[in-house]
Amino acid sequence: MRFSANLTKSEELIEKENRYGAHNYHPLPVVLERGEGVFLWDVEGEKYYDFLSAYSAVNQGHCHPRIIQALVRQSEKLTLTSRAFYNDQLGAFEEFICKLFGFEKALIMNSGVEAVESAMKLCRKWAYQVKGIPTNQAKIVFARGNFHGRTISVISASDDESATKDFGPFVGGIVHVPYNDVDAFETLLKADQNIAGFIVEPIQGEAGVVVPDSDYLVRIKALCKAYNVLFIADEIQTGIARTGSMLASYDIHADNEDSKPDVLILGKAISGGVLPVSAVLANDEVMLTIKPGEHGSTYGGNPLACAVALEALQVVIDEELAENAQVLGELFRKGLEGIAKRTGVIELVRGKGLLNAIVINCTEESDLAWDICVKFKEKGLLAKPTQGNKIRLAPPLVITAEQIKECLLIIEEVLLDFA
Ligand code: IF1
Repeated sequence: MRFSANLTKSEELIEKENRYGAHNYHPLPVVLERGEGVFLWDVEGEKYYDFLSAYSAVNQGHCHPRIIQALVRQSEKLTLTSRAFYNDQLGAFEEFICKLFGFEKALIMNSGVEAVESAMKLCRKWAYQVKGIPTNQAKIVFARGNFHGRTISVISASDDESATKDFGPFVGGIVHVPYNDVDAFETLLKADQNIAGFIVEPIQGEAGVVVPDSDYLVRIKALCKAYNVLFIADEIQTGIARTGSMLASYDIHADNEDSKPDVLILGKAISGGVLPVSAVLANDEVMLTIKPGEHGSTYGGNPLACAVALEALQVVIDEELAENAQVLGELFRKGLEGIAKRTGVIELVRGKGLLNAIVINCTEESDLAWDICVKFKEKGLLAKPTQGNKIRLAPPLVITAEQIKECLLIIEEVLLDFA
């Protein structure tokens, strides 16, 4: 037993969180106090490469000077008015985000899960008012293994025990299909005329970075069109250059709309990790089904969030972060494949752009992936296990080739110890 006077600063702060905070997380034992670009520093002054990027919310790197400047400038002027009045930032941001992604309307919310909820509500409104589904009969399809957030309605679509157990009763009107299975989706559409939409991640993040077949979304979109069903893409994690293009579902610069969703859900990195901003994008036929007073949020569309998010998106464009993620993603996976061969500890490398994961050669019940992450931490690299035996590797997109190579050396050095 150590006396509290002998605790390190980190241990003391960890104890405080344990003592006063809800126990809804099991963090890696590192206490961070500063970030800059791809780096984080703990309270003892140790420096780390960030390979989580706050679950892809800090694609632009920590405390990006331009984004922080937008935050400071706007915060000195006006932060919140509510939507009872107009503000001078919202319209400009809505125009920017609509034009960037090619939609007629934007609904600005805060957290990711709120945007998913909003998309579910929009989908239902559209189902009754446009598609003509009988009252309260609308169904929304979700993929097995999905992760869309933590509210009651969104976990109602989850098939993960740890997200749902003892949180029932759940919201109805939800149907499941296996991920990356077009035939199963078509069978469902044929059998049920009350299906209103399909909400799907272009790459499943929480499931351990599961990349579907390259024609999956194109075929899903075609089926949705044929059966008059909304194709709704949750790009909260895959969007904003993470997977090597601005979006994972479609090319924002191309005319071709073969895989463009009817409803696009964005979150996380649209604010560069500075404050919670999310958005639902759709065309008028869908978005205008919700009328004044039928949906909203006190903080949604606040001027501070709008100023920050506009700058954060502009940084992604100006710094060509999608291109960087694409090129360095290839380099990174190639390096990981080599490490897999040389150590035998990695069963599989998967991902796209800089959203990657390694599957460790052990069962999902094993502590090996956790132990590896603790060692990564000791060598100056922060990553977190997911689904037991997978480690997500997703640095900020401002990382350089030199830094990727240095990180590959750290990863190899640690994994050799486990070989
Ligand atoms: C946590 C994962 C990532 C998301 C998609 C909606 C949301 C998320 C596709 C909700 C959030 C997070 C939240 C984070 C862990 C995490 C995660 F491991 F669970 F899968 F990113 F990889 N749609 N993802 O990925 O957004 O309401 O959180 O803003 O700690 O729960 P939110």
